[in-house]
Amino acid sequence: MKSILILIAVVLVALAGYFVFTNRAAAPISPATESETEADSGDSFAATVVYSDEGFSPSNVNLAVGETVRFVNTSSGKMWVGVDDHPTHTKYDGTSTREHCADGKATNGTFDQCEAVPAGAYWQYTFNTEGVWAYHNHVQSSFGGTITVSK
Ligand SMILES: [Cu+2]
Repeated sequence: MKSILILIAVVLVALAGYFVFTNRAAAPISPATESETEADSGDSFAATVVYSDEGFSPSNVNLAVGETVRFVNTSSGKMWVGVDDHPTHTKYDGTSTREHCADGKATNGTFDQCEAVPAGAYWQYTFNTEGVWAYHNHVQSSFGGTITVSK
């Protein structure tokens, strides 16, 4: 009789443990799915420009208005993409770095990364203005390229 009670107790503990385990195992799935969705929505870009120790490649990119380019830093140094001219970055919308970069972040959507990022990091920019936009790496200003945006 005593052994039957112990057996029932063991079965109940095992069942309780099973439900706790399956609930915990199921929990991580939904956050992972959400972050994948977020990554997908941020991964829509028309062109990739790689910045290495040799400079930007391809150095000339053609886009349509509304398209996004991703700049990827594969160099051994830092990358800060900014519209010409160095160092004021006024050629996109007339505002200078001092005006459009506050706290290291672009404040009015101009073509200026407004911060230097390390190797492995990337920056994306969506061009909503037609034009031929020459840019450079603000922390290595001898390297640059051109983004041509047309309708
Ligand atoms: Cu600059």
